[in-house]
Amino acid sequence: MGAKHFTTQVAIIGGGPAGLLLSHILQKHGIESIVLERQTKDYVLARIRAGFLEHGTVQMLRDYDLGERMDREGLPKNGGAIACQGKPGVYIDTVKWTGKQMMAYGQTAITEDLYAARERDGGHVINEAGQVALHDLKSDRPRVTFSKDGENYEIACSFIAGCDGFHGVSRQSIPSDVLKVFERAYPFGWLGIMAEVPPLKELVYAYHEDGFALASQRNPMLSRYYVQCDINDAIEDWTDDRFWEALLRRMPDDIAGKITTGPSIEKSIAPLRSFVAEPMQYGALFLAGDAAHIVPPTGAKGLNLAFSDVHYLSRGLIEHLKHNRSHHLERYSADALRRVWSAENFSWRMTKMLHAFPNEDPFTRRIQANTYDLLLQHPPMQQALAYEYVGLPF
Ligand code: FAS
Ligand code: PHB
Repeated sequence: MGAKHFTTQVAIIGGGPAGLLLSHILQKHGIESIVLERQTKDYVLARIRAGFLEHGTVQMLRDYDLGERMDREGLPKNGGAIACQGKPGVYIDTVKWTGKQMMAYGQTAITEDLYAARERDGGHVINEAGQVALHDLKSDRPRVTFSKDGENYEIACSFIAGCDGFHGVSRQSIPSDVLKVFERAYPFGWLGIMAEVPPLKELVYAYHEDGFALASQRNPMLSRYYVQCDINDAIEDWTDDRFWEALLRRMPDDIAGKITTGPSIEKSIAPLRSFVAEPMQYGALFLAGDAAHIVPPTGAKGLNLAFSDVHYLSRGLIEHLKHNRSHHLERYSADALRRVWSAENFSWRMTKMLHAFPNEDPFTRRIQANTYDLLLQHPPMQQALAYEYVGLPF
């Protein structure tokens, strides 16, 4: 049976935050796209992931009419607190140092808002698209094929946006002699829970010799907590009691005393990885989001970086397709990677400062302790961290 045909300007692989936001922005500028998502919409919306937005991300969502629910339900934040076992804590005040706020608003809610906007605006999003394959990337007639409900389809397009995450097909479509990857795996993971209890007022990142802990939130009655766990741990190894006991032990006493515990409604373990694939473009293919890079969540950069890529990629596609200029599209990879590497650097430093690395040598442990002391004792170091945490300018 021959394939059925679609034609569009931009074929977008992946209906997560990056793919949906790109599709939404392109349509605002009169550019057609088709989003191919492997999973069902419910499956995508069931993922519990990021929750803290940089200033630039908040502004971008507002600029593209995606901020109404965020501004109603999100929690504006002036920064976050960092604690270290046996030492005073330090509050990284992004408003004091940069004049900018951040926002606690979950990736799940953002993805719901994006799907709602796509449906409202008649966006073309195809869920349960299987066997997606990219073809003729170096030609002026690139194609994408996929299957759905037993039928085969082909999309003729001008450009392909690979927004299909770390395990997607897009990055694999760049020849191995072209693609360079840079990677660091960490010897631990994050165990995260969601609990319907009032959260702490502020985000708190805590270092303890037993491991890292983080207190975050989604709304006034939904708390998000994490503890560092062993790389080989399974969910079954962590009862709620064990989780709360570890969290309360790792937080300073004055903070632990304010934490409301309760039954978890969601529990998951995420491995930590630093990963960058270069270049982020190959012929008609442009990678954005986790398809091109991964950061350990310690710096709250993953989702924000995906939106940063979409800022640069949408700028280049609009300039080319609407104004017939290719300057920004040709520079996309270079422009996006500059900000990617800054976020990789920040996330790596935050992870090294705040986690208990097994079998670490005594010299490195002293350097780790001194890194926190420098932050605690020197306001310019706090200002520098605030400047990176709130999000570097695009
Ligand atoms: P996504 O992975 O979100 O979306 C890619 C989409 O492509 C998925 O829906 C997938 O189903 C689809 N896809 C994959 N292969 C396909 C194919 N062949 N064909 C069609 N579709 C395909 N970031 C933070 O800032 N803070 C956090 O606490 C945090 N926690 C995380 C926990 C976990 C377990 C994970 C995996 C990530 C976490 N992140 C966190 C990072 C996360 O938020 C990502 O940065 C964000 O989802 C990136 O969005 P996308 O690039 O759209 O990729
Ligand atoms: C979250 O709320 O999920 C969160 C917040 C800050 C981080 C990572 C995750 O650095």
